[in-house]
Amino acid sequence: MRTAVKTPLKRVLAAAAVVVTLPAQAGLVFDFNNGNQGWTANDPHGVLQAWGDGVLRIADGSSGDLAAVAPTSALGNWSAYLGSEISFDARNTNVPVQNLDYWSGFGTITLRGANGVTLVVDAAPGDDPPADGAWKTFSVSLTEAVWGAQLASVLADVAYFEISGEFQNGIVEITAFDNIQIGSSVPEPASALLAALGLLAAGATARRRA
Ligand SMILES: [Ca+2]
Ligand SMILES: [Ca+2]
Ligand SMILES: [Ca+2]
Repeated sequence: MRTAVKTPLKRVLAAAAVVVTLPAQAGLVFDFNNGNQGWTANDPHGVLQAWGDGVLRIADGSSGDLAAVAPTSALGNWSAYLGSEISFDARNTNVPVQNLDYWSGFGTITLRGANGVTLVVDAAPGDDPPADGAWKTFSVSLTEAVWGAQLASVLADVAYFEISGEFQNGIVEITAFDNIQIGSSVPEPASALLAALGLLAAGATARRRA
């Protein structure tokens, strides 16, 4: 029985060592759980709302398209994210908006490089976000197949990044964003460790049953 106890412990320690040595590949992640993390709205087209509910919330402020604008601290060299993706969650927070008259601009991502090149891709080609107010995740690959041949040059020094939240004609909507992420997605260390422990526990159970 001694070895039956020791072996799993050694494996747990080995798994923990692997977790600790994982390279930092999570990319840029904004969960807004402690404020807006430097994100702003493109005032006066969009106006920041402060509801303190862990999301980035922007109201329509003019006939222009409201957008979430990334902080300059998040910009710069994004070359490491070439081939990964941009993703975000969004929802219509003023459901029910009656007689929805969709504006297709919602989900349009603008990347402008310090080289002056501006690239635009719509990550939400349909009638989004859903009129039922449910959260929905949108993503777009950071590949030249999607953004064009100048993507790499723009990612080398990103000077501006925004996501349009404009989903309805009329100055009426409020759009919420959450979990805006740029780059590869890997499990957080705590989650990875728990997953490793879960596998070990399952293995130990299987061995006992065998
Ligand atoms: Ca959040
Ligand atoms: Ca769209
Ligand atoms: Ca509008």
